[in-house]
Amino acid sequence: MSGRKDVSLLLVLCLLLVVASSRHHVSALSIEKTTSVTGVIDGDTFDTSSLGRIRLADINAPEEGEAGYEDATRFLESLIENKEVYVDVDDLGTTSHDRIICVVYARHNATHITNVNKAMVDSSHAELWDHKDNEFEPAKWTLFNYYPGNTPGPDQDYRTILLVLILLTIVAFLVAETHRRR
Ligand SMILES: [Ca+2]
Ligand SMILES: [Ca+2]
Repeated sequence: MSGRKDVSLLLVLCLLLVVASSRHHVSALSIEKTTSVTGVIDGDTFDTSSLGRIRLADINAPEEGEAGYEDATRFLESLIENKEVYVDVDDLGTTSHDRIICVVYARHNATHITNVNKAMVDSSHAELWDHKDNEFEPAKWTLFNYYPGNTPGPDQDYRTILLVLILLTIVAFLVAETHRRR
């Protein structure tokens, strides 16, 4: 009887663990490409290794010669220069002077990426300008977004190992109880 109780308890623990493991937020991000930044032109435009020149969607930074141009350019450089970026290309296909219109993300840490468009606006280096002919809605942007790297972190490995151990323990208990009853 106590053996069956133990098994029930373990099953409950196991279920709780599975629920805890799957509690990752389902990301609403739509990242279609990754590319490397080869040069920053100004606070809203930069060049990439594989996608050509990108114009950050729905924001506007000062042009060369305008007040704030240097600061905005340097700030964008600090976010993305020589880095890999994650790119959401406008599904509606808008362009501006042959530059593709995108929302761009840069890695913030192992689990989160920064919305570069929003970072430029939040830091007052660019102004918001919500063009309605593209897919993007700046009102829905958040600065940091859950997007873990490709390789599973130690946290995920640990949970998987624990889950397997608990399952093995349950099987061992069931086998032991079956033998005891014979
Ligand atoms: Ca898209
Ligand atoms: Ca828009």
